[in-house]
Amino acid sequence: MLDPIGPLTSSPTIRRHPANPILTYRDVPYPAALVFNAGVTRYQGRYAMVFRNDYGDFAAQTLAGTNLGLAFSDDGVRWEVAPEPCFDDAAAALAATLRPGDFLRAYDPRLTVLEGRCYMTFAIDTRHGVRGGLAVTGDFAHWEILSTTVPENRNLALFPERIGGRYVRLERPMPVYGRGGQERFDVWLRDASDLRAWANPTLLLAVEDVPFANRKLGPAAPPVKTSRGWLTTFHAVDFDPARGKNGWEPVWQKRYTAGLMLLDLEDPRRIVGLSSVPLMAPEAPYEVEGGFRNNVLFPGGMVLEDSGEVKFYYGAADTVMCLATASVDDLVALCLAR
Ligand code: BMA
Repeated sequence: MLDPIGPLTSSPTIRRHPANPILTYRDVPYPAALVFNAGVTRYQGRYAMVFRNDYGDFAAQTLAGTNLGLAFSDDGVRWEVAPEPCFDDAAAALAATLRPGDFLRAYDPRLTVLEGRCYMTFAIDTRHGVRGGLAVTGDFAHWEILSTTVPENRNLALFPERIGGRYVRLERPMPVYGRGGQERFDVWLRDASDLRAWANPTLLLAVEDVPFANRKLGPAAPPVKTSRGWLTTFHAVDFDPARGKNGWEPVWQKRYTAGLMLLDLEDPRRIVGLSSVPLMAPEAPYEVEGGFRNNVLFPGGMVLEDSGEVKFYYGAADTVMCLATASVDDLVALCLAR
């Protein structure tokens, strides 16, 4: 058992938006209970969000299934949810390529605009393991599935441009035999010439490298480009056996914080800066109480504005969607501080 991490606070660089939570099940015009872990990007002149919806009965604390919802915004703060979930047909088409009955659900979407098209990575639960998927759309109604991983892998995050001519993504395999039989999961990177055949796996950030994690890491929002490098978040998980009931479940002993790092622009396999403290740790009421799993922050969307403001979109307590902002210069400085 690794030592507990103890109390953590958010970096002073970050400001939670006063409108938080910015999206909840109450905003969704079809059955919804937990609305969280969304991907967000700017596409065709407005903000687009694909969110995870675990539907069921919020008051009774029961869940019946998962779909992916769609929302748009003009300011990145106030959202309008489309009348229907957006990925049911694509999920059915994907399911038809698997063994009958194998597909369980798609979830935790991340959006990347690359060469004018909108790409979505997502996790896939199947009866034969957890997988990652990559799809592309032009209208959020029709999706082409480009590739899926073998189990166990998820948390794929696609870079918004080719680097050295190749597409690049972060990912998080879940090695068990080779990592002591428990959750000791790291952030990896692979590249591809065609978005389908992913090659050259490289260990990028190991859980041992992060002082505020004692369990596992995972890529979070797709990276944004700054003059000093690719700025990207990751989630860092610590476990403390002293924690008890922290949400709907009888026991929830993990905490998910957000970390931040800077990768070399030409060689993203090289970390040029890593914040030694969390960018964000659960603190606000909607992050620490009343949720499905309290003490969880899961950042899936990051938008760099022309003004230098960075918007972080994150799922809070596996229950609602929230927004926090920071200045890109402060974030780069946080990564490069010694
Ligand atoms: C991970 C994923 C996320 C979730 C997190 C905390 O394993 O399932 O979707 O936000 O756990 O429950």
